[in-house]
Amino acid sequence: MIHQRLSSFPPNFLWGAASAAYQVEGAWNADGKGLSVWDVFTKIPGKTFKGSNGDVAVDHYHRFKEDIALMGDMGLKAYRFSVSWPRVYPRGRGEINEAGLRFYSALIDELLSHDIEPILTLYHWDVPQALMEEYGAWESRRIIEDFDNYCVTLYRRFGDRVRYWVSLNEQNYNLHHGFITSLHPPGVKDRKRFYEANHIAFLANARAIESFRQYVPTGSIGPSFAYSPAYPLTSHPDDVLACDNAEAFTNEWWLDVYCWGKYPQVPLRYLCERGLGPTIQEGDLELLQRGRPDFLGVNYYQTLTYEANPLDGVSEGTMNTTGQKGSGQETGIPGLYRTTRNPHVTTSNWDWAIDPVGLRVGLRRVTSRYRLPILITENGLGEFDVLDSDDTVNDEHRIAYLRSHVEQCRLAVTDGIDLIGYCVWSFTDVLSWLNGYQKRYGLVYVNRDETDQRDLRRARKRSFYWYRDLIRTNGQNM
Ligand code: BGP
Repeated sequence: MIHQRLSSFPPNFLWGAASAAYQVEGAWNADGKGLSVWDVFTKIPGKTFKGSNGDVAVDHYHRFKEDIALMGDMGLKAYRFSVSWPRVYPRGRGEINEAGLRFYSALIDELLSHDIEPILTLYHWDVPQALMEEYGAWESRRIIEDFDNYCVTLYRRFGDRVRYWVSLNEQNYNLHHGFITSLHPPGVKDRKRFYEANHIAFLANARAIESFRQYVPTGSIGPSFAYSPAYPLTSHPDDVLACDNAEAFTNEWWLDVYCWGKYPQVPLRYLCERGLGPTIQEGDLELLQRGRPDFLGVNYYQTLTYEANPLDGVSEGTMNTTGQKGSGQETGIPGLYRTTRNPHVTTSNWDWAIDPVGLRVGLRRVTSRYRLPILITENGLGEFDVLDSDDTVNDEHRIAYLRSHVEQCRLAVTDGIDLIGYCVWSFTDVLSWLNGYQKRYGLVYVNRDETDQRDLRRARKRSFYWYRDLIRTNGQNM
């Protein structure tokens, strides 16, 4: 669709940037915080790049005022951050850690004093270790109650100051790695357990949204979904079918449940016939219906391209966590699909496809199917960055990436997509879960690496100034 004239971004568009507690805060055991599963998992040898962990991360816990001053200088309209559940409930439930709540309260006030809209993520993967030990975290229905209790605590304390809330961040990506590839905690490879835990996470998400209606009736809430729209490699009908399989199993499986409260028919039947389907108890589907969101959070990094995969075809491949281009391998499910390289797009050093048009394709697909407002909760480029002698980073590659994606957002707005905001991943450099500190995403450089914390100094990258200008002109100056 080629437009003669482009629409402008809406006047109150949320130009934002994002982070997650474990990736920025550090202070892993400060002021009464309990352990999260990531505090434990990253200490197991071989799990992360060079054994990196978030013990100190970029020390946002102690430097949040400095970071928010930088956001203010940039003119940022919104900051998406997550609350660490074990900082608030060190054992997952029971006694509240008031010091943890005080930290987030001060963070929110600091944002508001700079006219920055807080977007609060309730859960960005750091489930309390105590609940993992007690009942296996997402593998037990007991978590529904405990998660709801934790969420209600935050609604009561912050519901008067925070309007935008994200429920679960990337349930699809996190549980996939937790139970299929074993790259995330609990480090399991078991498809049945994956679908069971995922169903319980859906129920917890729905319950948290249901409670939200009661405690924050004027606020908006939605999950953030790791969305990689599927492409077929060729127009060969077998590849098109493989692509349909991928859409159904990797996207609609989550999006249909969030937005419609029901599982897509074809994958449900396939999984149930193989004994892999989730256990759906009486009342579950009604709860899912009651837990529908106000908006859909979309984390977009790349599209994935698929081709047919025979029954004896590819299943597991290694992920590139080193930045050695080309070291990532294809993956798939025999009989359904396999991923393959798209010859029409370039890739980052971590083998992620760079496909701005894919963002527009995805925004249009989810709008046609679900008709919800969309908040882009993450988009960005993870790359090597070099700090120059004048304390800047010439990250033209990142500017090019962000510009091309914002351009597609504008085209999507012109198409009629109800886009309410766009958050760059990430504001400062952060710990990349499996890739250490060398895979950088920030608009602000943080002076540290995997082995040396150095002085954790902040330095504005070129992209910082580019984004500042973009925000100032509400997306006109790209
Ligand atoms: C998303 C996560 C973020 C962030 C980002 C970049 O999946 O929600 O927390 O890490 O991806 O991923 P990575 O750090 O693996 O490159």
